Amino acid sequence: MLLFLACAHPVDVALTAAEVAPTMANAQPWDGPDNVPAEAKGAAMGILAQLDPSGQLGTAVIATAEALVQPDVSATAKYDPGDGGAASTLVLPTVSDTTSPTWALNPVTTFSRVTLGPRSTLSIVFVDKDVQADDLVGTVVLSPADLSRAERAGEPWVVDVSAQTSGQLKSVSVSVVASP
Ligand SMILES: [Ca+2]
Ligand SMILES: [Ca+2]
Repeated sequence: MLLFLACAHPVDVALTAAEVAPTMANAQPWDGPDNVPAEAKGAAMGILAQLDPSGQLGTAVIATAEALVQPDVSATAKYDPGDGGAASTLVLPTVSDTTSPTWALNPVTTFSRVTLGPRSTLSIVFVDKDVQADDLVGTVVLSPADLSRAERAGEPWVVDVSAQTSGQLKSVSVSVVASP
């Protein structure tokens, strides 16, 4: 393990997914007003049922309202090789209305041919994009050990980051592969 870490080599690093908590740490929803109370939901369903006795309209309206309170997750990632070389930064596209954003592996989302060594780190700031002020989801730092573990896994590696984010962000998945 130590020998492996000490041997710096070029890798491609990408953030592939994150798992956001269903609510903010203060138990408020990420977006919009408080969740609709059950009685209000029932009353709304009653009105919608008169318009559409099949119930499909009511179900669709409630599903839309529940989806909109989910966060719109964007991430800014910084890879620091830790060897005195320049750090590089990527801004990942926003994934709307989900607590389980995923990002496809492609040149836009990948740090290509960066050096993985004993002091390399990947720092990521996650935000819920809002019309006015964004909500901070969390700031996480993946250690050299996390990155090496991800490379050895040979597939996106899930790192538990709840302790770094007051539980607002449960985990991130990172792909690390030796550069071709
Ligand atoms: Ca928000
Ligand atoms: Ca939203």
